[in-house]
Amino acid sequence: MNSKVTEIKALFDEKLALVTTSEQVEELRVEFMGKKGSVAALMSELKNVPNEEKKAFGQEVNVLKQEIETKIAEKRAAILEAEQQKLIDSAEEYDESLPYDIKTGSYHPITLVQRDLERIFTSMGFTIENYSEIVDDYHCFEALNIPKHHPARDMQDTYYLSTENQLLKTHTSAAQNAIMKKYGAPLRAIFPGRCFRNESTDACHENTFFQMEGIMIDKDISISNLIYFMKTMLSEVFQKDVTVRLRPGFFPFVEPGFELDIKCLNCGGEGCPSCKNSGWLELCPCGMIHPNVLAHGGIDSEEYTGFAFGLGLTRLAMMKYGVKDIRTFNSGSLKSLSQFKNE
Ligand code: FA5
Repeated sequence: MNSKVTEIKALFDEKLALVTTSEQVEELRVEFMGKKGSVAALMSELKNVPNEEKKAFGQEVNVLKQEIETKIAEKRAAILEAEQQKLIDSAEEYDESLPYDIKTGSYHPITLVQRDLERIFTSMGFTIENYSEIVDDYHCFEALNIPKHHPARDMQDTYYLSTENQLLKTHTSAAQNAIMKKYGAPLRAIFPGRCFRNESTDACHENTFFQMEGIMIDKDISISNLIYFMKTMLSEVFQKDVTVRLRPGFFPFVEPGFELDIKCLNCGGEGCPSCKNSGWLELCPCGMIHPNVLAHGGIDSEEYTGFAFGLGLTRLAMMKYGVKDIRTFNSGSLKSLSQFKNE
């Protein structure tokens, strides 16, 4: 073996034995394998080696190179393992008995009210249905007796998607048609959901809010059934007497139609921003399902009648929890939202 190769090999082994950190390994690698390192210097001497020895010299340098690379890699791995072990050994011991403070999340107040209502209605034989937030024009309007250019559409301007005919649903009534077609009559169903309207916001209006729709279709369903279910629902939700009023209201998909208002619980009817100073809050429009809507849903209106209601779930949560401004619900403020008790 060439004496210089032997010399460098011995020097490398000697230095390697003294290395104890990753940084030192890197320094050693540069010293021997770097562009200006010992091995590169050795290669540059090839030109001075006699021709007949060149081949053997080149092979010896290559073997040396491989040997150094392997030893550096092994050393690096060994040091890394030792360093990790050191970290593990020095870590503080875990003491199970130490007191700890885990912050748990809480349900959103709208979820709480929704669950409450689902419990009440399922106990009265209603099924709970889920429906898409993206709907088409037919389901949101036409199937509900609101043809194109009908003035009732002005009240529910929404966000139209670039996909033809698709929009964000403005009311949960948009699910009526699909649910009628799915189950036929007789039928009792509620369907809560998020609604969207292009709306200026204030203390009682949001552009994104929740409603809960309910429909009941059977033989001989009348306004008395509607009033009974509305009264039962409100007394169960509030667990106290609340003052409501029923007045005529126009919705093209019911006939007759009503507005069910609740006396504002935030001001006791005196008038405040939550109720736009009127003392009353529009909560749950309702009415007897229009025969055209039943027909669109494939139900024979000669044989069956039914009622529908569209409860303002977000407003109900406002009243139940004494929230003065509806915008609190979408604010994402944990300080405000985490104060409501989970059930
Ligand atoms: C409707 O959306 C009808 N689909 C309700 C209906 C269903 C009538 C079935 C008859 C039969 P309206 O636009 O009034 O109606 O909304 C219903 C309720 O949703 C309101 O009483 C109110 O409580 C709530 N609501 C409406 N707009 C907003 C809003 N911008 N922010 C918060 N709550 C709203």
